[in-house]
This record gives sequence, C-alpha cells and structure tokens, in this order.
Amino acid sequence: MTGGRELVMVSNRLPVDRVVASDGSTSWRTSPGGLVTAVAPIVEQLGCLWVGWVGAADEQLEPFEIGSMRLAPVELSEDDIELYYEGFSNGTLWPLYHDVIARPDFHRVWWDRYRRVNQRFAERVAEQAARGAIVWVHDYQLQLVPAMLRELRPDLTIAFFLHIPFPPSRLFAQLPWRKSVVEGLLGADVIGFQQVTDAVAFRMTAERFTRVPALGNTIVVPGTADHPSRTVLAQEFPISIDAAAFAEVAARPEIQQRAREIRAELGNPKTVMLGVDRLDYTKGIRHRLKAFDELLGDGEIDPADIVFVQVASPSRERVDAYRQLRDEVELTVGRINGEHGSIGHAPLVYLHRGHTRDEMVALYLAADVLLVTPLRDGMNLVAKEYVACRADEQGVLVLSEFAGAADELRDALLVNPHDIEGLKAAIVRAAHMPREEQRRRMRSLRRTVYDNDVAHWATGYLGAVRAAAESQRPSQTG
Ligand code: ADQ
Repeated sequence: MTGGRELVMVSNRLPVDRVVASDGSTSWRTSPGGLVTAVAPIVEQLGCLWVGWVGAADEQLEPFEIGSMRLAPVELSEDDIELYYEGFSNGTLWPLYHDVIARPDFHRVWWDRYRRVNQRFAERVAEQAARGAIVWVHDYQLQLVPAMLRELRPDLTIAFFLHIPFPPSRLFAQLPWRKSVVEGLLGADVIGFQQVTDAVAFRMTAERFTRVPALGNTIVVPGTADHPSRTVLAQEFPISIDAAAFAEVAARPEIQQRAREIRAELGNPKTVMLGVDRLDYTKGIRHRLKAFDELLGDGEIDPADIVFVQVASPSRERVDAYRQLRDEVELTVGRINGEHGSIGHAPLVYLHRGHTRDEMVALYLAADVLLVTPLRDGMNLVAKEYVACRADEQGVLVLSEFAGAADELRDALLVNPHDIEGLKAAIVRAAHMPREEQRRRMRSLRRTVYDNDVAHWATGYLGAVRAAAESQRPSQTG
C-alpha cells in the first residue's frame, strides 16, 4: 500500500498506555480508541514509525518498540497540555469545527503554544523519518504540521486526515488565525476528510483565505522562488471499522451468552435501548435524555417495558464544558430514575466508564435499538460497529443526520436531534418496528458497512497518497 516506503503515523497521542506491574516495573500496551481501532489493521500489516505524546506531562523518552510499531515520543509540559491541548485544540478548534455547539474561545497564548507544539511534532518527525517516507498526520491538533514538515523535509510525502468535520467557511472565518491554519494544511499532498461537505468546505475556504484555486478535488498551490508549484488533493475518504473483526467477536458463544445475561440483569424488558459515546457535548446526550424523559412522562412508553442503557466514557475532564456536561447528565439521570423508576427497576442505566471490546459487542447484541444522535460528528464509528455485529439482521439504528455516518447508512431511522418531537417519534417507531422491516433495513446497512470497511478506506486513502508520491518523484529527481 505504500510502495515500499516507510509509513510514519503522527497523532497527538501515541496509541499506547503505560502499565505498571506490582513490582513497580512499567511496560506499554496498545490503547483502545477511535483512531487506533481504525488504523490498527493497516499498521499491523505494514509496520510503522509512530510519533506522538505518551499521555503524561514532562516525560522525556527515547523511541521504543511494540509489535510492528516503533514509537517516538514527543514531550509535552503541563503548560503545553493546558494551552495547546485543552486550550486551543479542545477549547477553540473542537467547538468551532462542530458547528459552534459550544462557544469557541480565542486566546492568543493558546494559539502561540499550538504553533510551538506543532513545530515540535514536525521536528520530531523530520529527525526520525526515513528518506522518501510517507507521513500520515492525524487530526485537528496537528494542522500546522504538514507545512512545517515540508519546510524541513521536502523529500517526504505528506498526508493529513481530519477525523472531525471541517466547518463551513462562514464559521471558520471567525478564527483569527484562519489563514495560517489553511496554509498549514496545504503543506500536505493529500488532505482527507470524512464527508463530501467537509472537503467542499475546505476547498472553498482555501480559495477564500489563501486565494489558491481549486480544480475539482485538487488545489493548485502556486510556486515561489524556492519551491515549484504543487497540487494538493482535498477529498473525502469516509473512515470505517474492521467489520469482520467485530463479527468474529459477536459470533463467539460466550459473547452471545453475555448479551443474554445483560438482558436478564436489566430484567428482560421488551426493549433494550443503548447509547454509547464519549461524554462530549457534541454527542447529543442531553437531547436523547430529554426525549426519553418526555416519552416516559407522556406515558407513550411504559417504564416497565423499556430500559435505556447509556454508556458514556470519561472524556476531557479538565475542560470546563465537559465537567458541566457530566454534572448535568448525572443530575438528569437521577431525576428521570427518581420520577419513573420503582423499587428494583430503573428505566435508565448510566455507566460512566470504558469497557472492553468484548463487553461493547455484548451490549450491541443485547440492544434492540441503538441511539446515535450527535448534534455534529465527523463519522461515528459506534453506528458502524453495531451494524457489523448484528448477523441476526435484527436491531434498529436511530441515527442523526448530522453524523458523517448518515451519508452512508441511509437505511437507519434518520433524525434531526434538535427536533425533540421527531426524536421521540423515531424512538417509538424503533421500539415497535416489525421484525421484517428490521431485517430489511439491517441487511442493507450491513452490506454498506462490509463493502466499505476499514481496509477499503485505507486502500483508497493510501492509494491516493501513493499516487501523489509517484507523481512527485520526477520533479524531485529530475
Ligand atoms: P470519537 O468522537 O471518539 O472519534 P467515535 O467515532 O464514536 O467517536 O469512536 C469512538 C470509539 O470509542 C468507538 O470505537 C467506540 O466503540 C469506542 N468507545 C466509546 N465509548 C466506549 C466505552 N465506554 N468503552 C470502550 N470503548 C468505547 C473521532 C470523531 C468521530 C470519528 C472518529 C474516527 O469525533 O466522528 O468517527 O474520530 O475518525
């Protein structure tokens, strides 16, 4: 897939967690998470150098190896974490890129640190990458790395993938440093987005703020005295999951047994509804709870018939908006159960922790309805995981129009999560959907997920990157 070139992954976090043994010795194991889940099959096959932060402040570590990966840590101080990561990445870019659901804060000290940390990442890659390597930079925390890296190492082929949405030009325009961000990204040969709308928004934004013309999917960056002109491919490559790996777990008898146990522990209700999200204000958890609360209050659903399990993994707990969200969700959960529960039965089960892949799959199998109702989401892998697990062709996916996944998963029950009446109607419809309709919809969803799995994504994306690498070659050598 890389034509024999070294593959270098660059992401804010390295895909590993430290494990401390009882004798105090430490080792590393690969960590779960959306990005790792998506690229792990590619990395296992090709091997790679991975540049990123280990997740603890002020640690200076030499490169080390795990399996087929060589890991090169980038050091971040407490101040870097506060200003570059929690500040500019999660307090400015994250809300700005998610339709300003929360208000983005613009602080010059945050921006200044973002630039400096991006420079540090670029330097680390430049010192570690083999000649002619393909460097794949991930996500919004590192948008300046492509141009910085090109300056340091013009021999590299540079690819960037944005896992979150790219905002419409009129929202992006708010960013005081908009031109620098666009120029940073244009240092890449290929810029991948989740959806067509993201790629279109970026191309328009690039034309508007840097005056580079877009021709179809490509942007032509004019040459200077020192650099020849280049073309940059800015296109959608919707990310996916290793569907077969999920299916394999779902087929295991002990996982199916666990799914039955989960239903039994919930009191074998007629309908088990599930939500699985990072506890993030973009995921629409408040809207979902409101709809559920009103349905119970109106008597449209009977608390004896239905249990809603909301799994919310802890996220960004040092950022104010996330602490507030957690407080609000926990209050609401308590209130709903207080009003509608009975001794021995709570209609809402809230689990604020991470789970193993096996337990997640058992939950997917136990759920009659999966609610994926983000207000904005780059893709949403949870929706695809649920579908991949349901070999029985049963289960209903209720999916927000504002998740990237809605572009592909057209046979889900699509909802506008802001429309609480519409959301309530979809929940009721899902809970009562005849088995034959479930089967028809699930069959079509499964075909889509299996035909467009992560291998398909990686082949398409890396294929485009490799084509970019080949097309550069004559101008570099000639
Ligand atoms: P996320 O916002 O993290 O990812 P998502 O796509 O849903 O969102 O991925 C979450 C992953 O974490 C899934 O694989 C899920 O199974 C897992 N997960 C969630 N809660 C868990 C829990 N409690 N325990 C264990 N595992 C849990 C970002 C973007 C998305 C985009 C991905 C990938 O915001 O839009 O789809 O990157 O590009």
